[in-house]
Amino acid sequence: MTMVRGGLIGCGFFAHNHLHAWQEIGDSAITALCDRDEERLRDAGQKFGISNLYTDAAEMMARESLDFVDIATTVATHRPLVESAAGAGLPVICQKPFAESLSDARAMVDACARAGVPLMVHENFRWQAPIRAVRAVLDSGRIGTVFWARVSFRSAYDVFSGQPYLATSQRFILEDLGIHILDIARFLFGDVSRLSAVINRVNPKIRGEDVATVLMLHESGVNSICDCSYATALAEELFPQTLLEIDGSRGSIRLNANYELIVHSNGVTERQTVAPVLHHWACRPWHNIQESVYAIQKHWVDCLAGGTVPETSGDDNLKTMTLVAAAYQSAAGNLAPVDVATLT
Ligand code: NAD
Ligand code: 89V
Repeated sequence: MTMVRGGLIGCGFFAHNHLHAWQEIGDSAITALCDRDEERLRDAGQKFGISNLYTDAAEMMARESLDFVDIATTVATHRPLVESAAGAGLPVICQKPFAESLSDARAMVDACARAGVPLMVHENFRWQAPIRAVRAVLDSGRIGTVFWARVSFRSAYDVFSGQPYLATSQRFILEDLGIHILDIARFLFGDVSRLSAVINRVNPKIRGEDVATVLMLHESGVNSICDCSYATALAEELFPQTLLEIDGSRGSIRLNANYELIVHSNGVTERQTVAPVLHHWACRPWHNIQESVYAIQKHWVDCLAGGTVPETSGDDNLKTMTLVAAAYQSAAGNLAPVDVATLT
């Protein structure tokens, strides 16, 4: 396979995971970096041995010979950067949350389509090994037809020290974390026709909501509950684990704490551990997320090589973004039901 050369924009907190994963993938190399903050830019360049450094993304795209760009900035800058990459004819990866509004998300999808460049949203939670393991059980048909599910993320982990912007944004848990949880629900149970949601803020030191509960009716007929909280102090802190409860006509699946997977099918129970691997550059408890960063970026390289559409393309992610928008709309009306099709 020929080496694909990427330019990474945004060298902050999370970008270091991207850079480690690109190094490990091997079929790809980040050959240029960009950050408006010169100190962060220099630090990342030194740490990863990259010497083509830019404080201006357009200049990097014009001067470097790149096969793609990887955007790891926060959401407000996604649209201008994605449009600039599309204008330069470069395939583009964009971190989640893809956009602050559905209209910005649609504009980015349209810009990439017009330019004929692939676009992948870095929606990595569905790439976590435990989530893939559950999807394999569902695909095997062992629990029959699914009728009910819960996708749950409850924690009191201090996410604000690494990502201070999470404490000051008007919208917090649904836009930042709920988007992953809703995407997992779509990945496992398919698209959604109706939802209702309620949110609240428990932590008085932050601006946005830190607790959300979403009830959904999937087109497949599955009823699901997605619940997330950063205000839940548990006896054992499980960050960043997503727990699953899935009931089917012939059995059930439980993804419990610490990656215990229980499959009960036709009266027989099987238990196994589906823990993520610890990459050499990873650290607990983030290793679950870090492994999924490796997996989604490997997927991108495979898609570029094979000319296939990434699983979390811009078009696909628009559907997850629509659920976030619908959840905020429903929550504003205190559990008002939202017909998701009215937003698409
Ligand atoms: P950060 O603020 O630490 O880093 C962002 C960097 O981008 C900063 O260094 C900033 O100077 C730079 N930047 C901003 N605009 C720029 C521009 N126009 N040109 C060049 N550089 C620019 O943010 P972070 O915590 O690393 O988060 C980045 C993104 O990653 C967010 O969208 C966040 O939601 C996402 N994230 C995803 C996961 C995940 O698991 N998928 C986890 C954490 C964060
Ligand atoms: O994955 C994320 O997007 C992170 C966190 C896990 C802290 O919510 O922002």
